[in-house]
Amino acid sequence: MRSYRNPILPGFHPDPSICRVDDCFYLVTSTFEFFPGIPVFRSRNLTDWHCVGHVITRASQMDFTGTPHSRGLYAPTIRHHDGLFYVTCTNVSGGGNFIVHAANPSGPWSDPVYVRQQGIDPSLLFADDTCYFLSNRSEQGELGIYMSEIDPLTGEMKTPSRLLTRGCGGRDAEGPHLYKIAGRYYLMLAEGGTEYGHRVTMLRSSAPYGPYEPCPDNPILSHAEFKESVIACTGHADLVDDKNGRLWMVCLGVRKLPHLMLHNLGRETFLAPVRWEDGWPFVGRGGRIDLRMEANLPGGRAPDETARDEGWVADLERETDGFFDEPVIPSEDAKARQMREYSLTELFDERAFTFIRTPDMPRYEFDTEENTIRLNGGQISLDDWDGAHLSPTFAGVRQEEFLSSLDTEVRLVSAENDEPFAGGAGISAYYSCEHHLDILLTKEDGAFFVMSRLRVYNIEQEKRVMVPGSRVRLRITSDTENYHLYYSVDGMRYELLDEGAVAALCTEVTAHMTFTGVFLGFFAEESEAVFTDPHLIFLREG
Ligand code: 6LW
Repeated sequence: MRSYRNPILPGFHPDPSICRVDDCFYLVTSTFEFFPGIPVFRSRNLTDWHCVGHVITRASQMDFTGTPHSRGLYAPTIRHHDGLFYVTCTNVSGGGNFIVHAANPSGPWSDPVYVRQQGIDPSLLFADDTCYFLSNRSEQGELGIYMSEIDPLTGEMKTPSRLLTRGCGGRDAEGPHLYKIAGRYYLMLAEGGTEYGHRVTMLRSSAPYGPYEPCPDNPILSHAEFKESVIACTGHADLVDDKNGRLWMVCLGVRKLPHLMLHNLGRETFLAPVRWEDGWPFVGRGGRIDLRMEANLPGGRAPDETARDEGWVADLERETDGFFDEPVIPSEDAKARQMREYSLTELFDERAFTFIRTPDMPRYEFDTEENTIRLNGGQISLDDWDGAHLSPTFAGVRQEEFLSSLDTEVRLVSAENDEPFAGGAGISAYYSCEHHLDILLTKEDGAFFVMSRLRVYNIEQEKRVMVPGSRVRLRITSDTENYHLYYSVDGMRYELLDEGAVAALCTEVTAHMTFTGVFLGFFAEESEAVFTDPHLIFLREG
């Protein structure tokens, strides 16, 4: 038995789907309007994951220009059959359900082929020379878990869609995954909606089209009644077996802010062992999962996965070296914390940078030798003020832990002359165009200012302080209550300019239904800026 930590993919990594090829596991998650779309992670032991590439990497393959926040790509499914990987997903902002394939999970992935069966959460089962396609609506758009037979390379439906079930009583039966296990068909669903009533149910049948009988112990996973747990909203799951014949579930869940039904880190990916008894699965600890679990994990670590683990260090006294200010670390127990630190090179190795919609790549220059990011920001601001849903010049990384710090020097290159100047560049804790907390360097009437800009739906607050020149260090730290916005003129002493509540960047407070999590990132608006020595730290407790 080994002990492992949940979530296995911390930060915004919802709707996980998993498959295995020999002793390697591959996992994908949903990305909505963000780019590149659908990261592909690989692991040998189910707990140390390394991003090997993305499924959507070309504007010609899929363009997210004009995609509103939390639209675009919903839940994907990954499967491997006959030497090819297949990912099926829905672009809810255009095109609907599609399938792409690749021989190598790192890519390149094919252009999409579209499937006429409607709904979301498409899924594939390859069994007995047939490719079954499932989603939560029929070809005509009727609600229910429907299935058809398709050609996965063309998307062509070979049979009309047929209703399998409307679920086991919960609302919004979705996320169907069908498996053939020991000669029977097992249909796993998410029900209850993706919020606090989310749950996983199971049905089985001796034939692919049913009739399906529900598991007597449904839901097989639910935290709806488990209020004491910090983990909530567990659902949307997928199953995989390892080489030893053990079964595992990956699912989404959220880590709530202490004592509140709020989450800012997004829906994250969790892992639970599955026990098989009397032809039914039993998940985790009585249908519940924990932050730390014991299990007979498969495999060791792939060489490229060890690097990631070495990033974690126990000796915090030494490593934090005063980096966090006092309020950032609420707990006294340093031993219970682990730190993950990223340099620019490591962010690159992890393929961590994410853009808002399809980016205009010539605006970005990442130099890992010089340790700099150069952004040439155009007219599009983080605010998306005209609702055109274009791509601001922003490169972000998912916030993985409540305790975080992003620090960098910023130099406003294009303001270093006497020309009129209206822009700014800085760093942001970004949830959406309507919810972000920024600190930036700007110039007005010939003088440089550091400005904090808190945008929470239709409420805005700005503070500014004059600084001597075009170069300043900026820092955003977070805990479970606030994001703290700092600047430093000499690179030694940091001044707090403003604070914004973490609640302001939570999924539950947005005015429209949203599904994502916070990114920490660099941005430039109507200016050219160079960020030097960027540094990102996450501190995990427990
Ligand atoms: C996804 C649906 C859901 O398509 O949320 O958690 C939707 N479940 O299955 C967006 O992630």
